[in-house]
Amino acid sequence: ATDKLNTSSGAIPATDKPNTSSGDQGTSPEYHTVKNMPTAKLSSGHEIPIVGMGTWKSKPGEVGEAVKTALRAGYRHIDCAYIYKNEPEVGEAFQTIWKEGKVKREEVFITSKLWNSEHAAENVAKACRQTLKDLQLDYLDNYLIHWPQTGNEGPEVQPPIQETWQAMEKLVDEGLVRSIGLSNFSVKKTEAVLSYARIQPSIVQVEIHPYFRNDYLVKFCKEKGIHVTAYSPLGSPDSSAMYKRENVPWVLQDKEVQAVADKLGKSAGQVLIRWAIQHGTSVIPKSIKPERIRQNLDVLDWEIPQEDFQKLSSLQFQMRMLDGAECVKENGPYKSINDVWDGEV
Ligand code: NDP
Ligand code: 1BO
Repeated sequence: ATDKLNTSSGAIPATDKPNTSSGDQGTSPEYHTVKNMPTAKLSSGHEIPIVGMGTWKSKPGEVGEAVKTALRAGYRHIDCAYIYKNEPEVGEAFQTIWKEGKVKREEVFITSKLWNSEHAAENVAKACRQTLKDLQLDYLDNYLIHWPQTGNEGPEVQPPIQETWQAMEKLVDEGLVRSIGLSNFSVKKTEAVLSYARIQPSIVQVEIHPYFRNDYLVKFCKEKGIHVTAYSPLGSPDSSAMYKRENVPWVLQDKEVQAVADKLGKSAGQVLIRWAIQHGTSVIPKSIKPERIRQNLDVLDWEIPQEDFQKLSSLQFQMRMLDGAECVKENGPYKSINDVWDGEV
């Protein structure tokens, strides 16, 4: 069966002690191992580690260090995208890690995303090869259509998503990509892809946290054997779109989240990441701070008690922090935010 978390119980060992001391001759970076990182089996047959690290808004000069810190701390899943404009630096960081010899390329699940301007069949392989070049990789573990739009005018997305999906399937045929999927697609838009897919989407990546549970989509994907990855699991507190709104509460500062954190002796961030795991998704918190990068992975050997989990899973306030306003165009296929998400909440 697809999308089964490979965890037999809630008790998952967390990070082990370092397997290298800091400093053979004072220079070797310290590495940690994570025993039994839970993975989910994808419909492609491959496995995705449940906790990964995001790289959106990680600036030049920061993102490479963050990726190296993450891989040395035990992360084996990194989320990238062409539009984050930092893939070359991430690629340099990968090279450093492979050269240090403690982590092999095959051990790391690496995602990237096709940008909106490259949906035409003839551009898809070109875009993917550019990302592979930038990341200095032979293959991607996962390649997603970033958004279901191209910015065109007219009533339909042009080129149609079907053309883009068929080009994505060819990337799998050619061995450039192991799994393919969708990002920011509604149930309705995902269903449309399923109706013509020769290779079904393995993953749908969308916003999910206790202030936007996205349960309708999560349930749909579960029924269809599509794995879900939760992006912005901390509510994307550095998202400019969110800042533009007035009086938007931060899930990181929610009093129920904080109460659970206090009760368990964890941080609010850790509670949100653990909530995502118990909600049945993989999760890709972003940080550039070494302490937080390590803390965000320390979510595997403890659980949110059921009663508290239910409380966090029924918070009344529900709102997308990334509402897809950029997809809305007066003369385009999506004339309102409602069109972008097909009215689904
Ligand atoms: P997150 O919800 O992961 O929040 C990141 C922010 O939280 C940063 O400001 C970070 O600051 C801070 N932070 C990190 N850890 C902690 C902690 N333990 N306690 C308090 N604050 C913390 O936001 P993102 O929107 O970045 O989402 C995560 C990733 O998901 C992205 O980086 C990207 O890879 C992916 N994504 C994909 C999208 C898509 O369209 N497919 C859309 C949005 C995100 P600092 O760095 O200073 O620690
Ligand atoms: C516009 C990029 C959103 C984050 O993936």
